[in-house]
Amino acid sequence: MSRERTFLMAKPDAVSRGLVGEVIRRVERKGLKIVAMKMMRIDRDLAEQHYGEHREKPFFGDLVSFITSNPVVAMVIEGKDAVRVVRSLLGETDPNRSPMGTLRGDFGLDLGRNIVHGSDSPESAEREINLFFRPEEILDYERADEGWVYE
Ligand code: DAT
Ligand code: MG
Repeated sequence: MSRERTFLMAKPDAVSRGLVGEVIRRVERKGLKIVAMKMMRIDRDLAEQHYGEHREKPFFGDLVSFITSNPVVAMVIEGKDAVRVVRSLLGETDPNRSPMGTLRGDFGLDLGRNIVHGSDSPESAEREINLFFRPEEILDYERADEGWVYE
């Protein structure tokens, strides 16, 4: 089975609106495992690296301002097909086009306030995990329910 890792972040709006627990709850109850987590303020340099692919977009400045505006909670999530599964927990980029039942669909209205970030591919996941975490910050442990989550 492919146990994959992905990067997930509760953005400043999630932290400021008290939605961190909701984000974590959905990850945990799916059976995915949190293997690293920290609350932090993203500085401008890290924001520009993290969102490097959007550097030329008109919304880049606002995106960097937003993501550095208040603390975030950064996480590494592990599990079967974690990249795709976490993206499906988030929903579509635009909360207003995101189905109810997803984090963005349930809690957002505006494209620039979409609650959560999740890596879009295994390659992005590796890059983003390495940007935010040192290897020793990623923990290896078993959840007690793994024999019931995985066959
Ligand atoms: P996602 O976060 O779903 O991977 P993305 O990588 O295309 O989406 O964009 C990164 C973030 O930038 C996104 O979460 C919200 C913001 N964003 C994307 N497109 C935008 C637009 N057209 N106007 C304003 N903000 C936008
Ligand atoms: Mg993206």
